Amino acid sequence: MAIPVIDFSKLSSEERAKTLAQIANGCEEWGFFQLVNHGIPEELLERVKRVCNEFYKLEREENFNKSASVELLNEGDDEKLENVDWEDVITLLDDNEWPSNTPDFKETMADYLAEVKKLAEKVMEVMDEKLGLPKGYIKSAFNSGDNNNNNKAHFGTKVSHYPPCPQPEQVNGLRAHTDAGGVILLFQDDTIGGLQILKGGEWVDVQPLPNAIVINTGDQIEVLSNGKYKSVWHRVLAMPDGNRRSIASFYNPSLAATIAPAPQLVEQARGYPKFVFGDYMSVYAEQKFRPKEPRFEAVKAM
Ligand SMILES: O=C(O)CCC(=O)C(=O)O
Ligand SMILES: [Fe+2]
Repeated sequence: MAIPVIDFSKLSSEERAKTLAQIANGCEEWGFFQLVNHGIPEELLERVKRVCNEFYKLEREENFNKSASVELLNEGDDEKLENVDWEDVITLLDDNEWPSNTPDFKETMADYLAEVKKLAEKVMEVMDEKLGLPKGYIKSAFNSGDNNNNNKAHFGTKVSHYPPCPQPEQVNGLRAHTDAGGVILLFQDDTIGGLQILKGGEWVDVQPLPNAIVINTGDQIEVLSNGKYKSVWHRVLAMPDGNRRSIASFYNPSLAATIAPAPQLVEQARGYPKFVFGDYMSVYAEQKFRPKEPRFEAVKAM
């Protein structure tokens, strides 16, 4: 079993309908798919890989080697570590300070984020179309909020490294979860695997494919689509060899946005709640590694 690989450039060819159908199938049956020929220049992707590798070496490796995960593993207890991840991570947001000691890191990542955000919006338009929603529906649902200018989608990027692990069976790279937000675009390592999704009760690898972008949908797309596109459990295994790089960009609603099933899709009520996304994130912060259904119940009660 392999995650679907879809040629995004075919959207503007005579194979448009077939490509739309492949994406809809990826959303309905898998919750994850990979895009090739997605339009982000290869030259930029090569630069992203280079600056992220350098960034880890220059600004992160030393810290990781002193982290709680490394210390706990070194303590040598044979119990599996259930409360930590074997992951080094920083998050790039519009309004936080970005690392500045690695040459070209900031500029390159700014260029990449601009491209990947455009790709996210194109993918959301495909979802609009295949869900039977007006063009721009998901984008405007995510870019909405109160009257205090809190109405911009929350777009961020997580730069992660999963260093080689001497006892990979003792710890997860990243514990299993579904993503809280909207649409996630992942630029994963060319060769080192470890990302898996849960499908039909089995863990399936998200096979590394150089310069592809992996797309997956979070809990908010599940709610908005009234369950047609489900957020899917995934995890990252710790690996004995190689330092896996992954760059995950998330296009999420603004914290003030109200999220609910689209009225066009509720011919059958499925019990999804209506809530403010910021409230959902407060619940998620406490319950990320648990099933989503109690999160839906918790925001319903708020
Ligand atoms: O690093 C990866 O491949 C996946 C990361 C992930 O699932 C997440 O950050 O939510
Ligand atoms: Fe995730």
